[in-house]
Amino acid sequence: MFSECRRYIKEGDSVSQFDSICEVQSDKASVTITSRYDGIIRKLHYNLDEIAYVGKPLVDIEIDASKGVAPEEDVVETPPMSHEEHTHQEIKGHKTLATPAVRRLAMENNIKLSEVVGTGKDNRILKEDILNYLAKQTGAILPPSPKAEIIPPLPKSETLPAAPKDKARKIPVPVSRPIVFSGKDKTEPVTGFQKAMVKTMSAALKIPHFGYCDEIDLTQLVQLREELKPLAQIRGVKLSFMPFFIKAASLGLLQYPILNASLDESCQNVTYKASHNIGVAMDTEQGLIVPNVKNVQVLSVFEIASELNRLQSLGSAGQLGTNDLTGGTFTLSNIGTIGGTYTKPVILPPEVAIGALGKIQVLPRFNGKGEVFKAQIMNVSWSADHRIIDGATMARFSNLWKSYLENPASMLLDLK
Ligand code: CAO
Repeated sequence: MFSECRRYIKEGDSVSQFDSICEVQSDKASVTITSRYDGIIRKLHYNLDEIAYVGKPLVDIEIDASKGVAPEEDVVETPPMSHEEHTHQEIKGHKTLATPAVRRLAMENNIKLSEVVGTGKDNRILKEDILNYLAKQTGAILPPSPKAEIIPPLPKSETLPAAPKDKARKIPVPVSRPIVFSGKDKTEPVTGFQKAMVKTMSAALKIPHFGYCDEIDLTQLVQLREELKPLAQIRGVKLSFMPFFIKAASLGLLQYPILNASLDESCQNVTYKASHNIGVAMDTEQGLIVPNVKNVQVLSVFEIASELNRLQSLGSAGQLGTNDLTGGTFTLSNIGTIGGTYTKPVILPPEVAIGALGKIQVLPRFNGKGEVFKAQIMNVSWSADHRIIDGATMARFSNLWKSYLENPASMLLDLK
C-alpha cells in the first residue's frame, strides 16, 4: 500500500519508455515509477494522494503502433513496494551498467558507453552522463542541473501540467507543496514520511527521556577539517564535521555499549548491538528521514564521509532504500546546520540514545593561561532511555565524545 504523491503525466499524454509517470511513497521510501512502454496514457486509476494497492492497475497505456508493436491496451500495475526492484530496470551482466533508454541515447549519438564515466550507483551510466559527455564533445552548454531548478508546485486536480519534456526535467525533483491560502480550512490525509513520523514519535514518547547537555570547543577540529577538506575533495568526497562526530560517537560506544543497545517491548531483555549503525537525521524536501551509516566501528573518517555523501545525495533525491533507512542503533541530529544551540532530541525506538548538535559559533572563551580567545563552540544535547541508562553513564559517554572532538589527535590512539 502506498500513496501517489507526484504525477508527471495526464490522460492523453504520450510517453516513451522510462519517462517518469509518478512518484509513490510508502512509510519507508519513495520511488519513481517509469513507463515500460512507448504509447498514450489512456486511464489513470488513482487520484493524487489516494492510497494505491500493490498489484492493482495504476495506469493504462495504449501502445504506440508506429513503434512496430501491435496496437493494444496495456496496463502498468502498481509494483510491490520494493525500492530496489524499481530502480533496477537496467540491463545487467554487461561491463557497463545503463538503462536501455540511456543505451539508445548513446547509440543515437554514436557514443561508446565504455568511454563514458558513470556517476550513478555502482558506476551506472546515467542520461546526464551521456549529455555531459556530448556537451564536452560539442562544447554545448547544458541546462542547469535539475537539483538547482525551481519547479512550480503541482496542482492536485485534472489540470496537471504536461509531462516534463526536456531531458533535465525528466529527473523528478521533490518540491514541498505549499498550502495555498483560500480562506477555508483544508484537511489533508497524513501520508508518507509524515505518517512514519507519527508512528515513530508516538512510540518514542512512551520512553522516559533523560536529557544531558554540554558545550564542546571545536577550535582544533575546525582547523583540522580545513586542512583535510581539500585532501578529501581530491578523492571526490565532501568532508563535513559529521564524519568526526559520528566516528567519535562510535569510539565512545565501544566504551559504553549500553548506549548502542535496544530494550525489548516487555522490558525484560537488553540487546547490545554488535554494529554501530549510526543514524543521521536528514532534513529533506519530503521531510525528516534518518538513514544510517552501517558498521561505523570498522570505518575510517574518510569512509564515513564517503558513505554520508552517498546517503545525502540519495536522500535529497528521495531515493533512499529500505536498507539505508532501517537497522540504526544510535542517532545523531545535526540541527546546527539550520541553527539553534540546545534542543530536546527524541529517541528513535528501538534505539536508546540520540544526540543533537547545535550551531558552531565563534564565542569568547578562556585558554589555559586565562587569556580570552576566539573559540569555536558547539552545544550538544543528549537524550537517553532512562529505563536502562542512568545519567552518569550518559555524562561519561558525553565527556569521552567531547574529549575526542576537542583534541581530535587523541582519536588516533583508538582508531583501528
Ligand atoms: N554548525 C554550523 N555549521 C555547520 C554545522 C554546525 N553544527 N554542521 C555543519 N556545518 C556546516 C558544514 O561544515 C558545511 O559547511 P561547508 O560547506 O563550509 O563545508 C555546511 O554547514 C553544510 O553542511 P552539510 O549539510 O552539507 O553537511 P553535514 O554533514 O554537516 O550535515 C546533514 C548533513 C544531513 C546532517 C544536514 O544537512 C541536515 O539535514 N541537518 C538537519 C538535521 C535535522 O533536521 N535535524 C532535526 C531532526 S528532528 O526533526
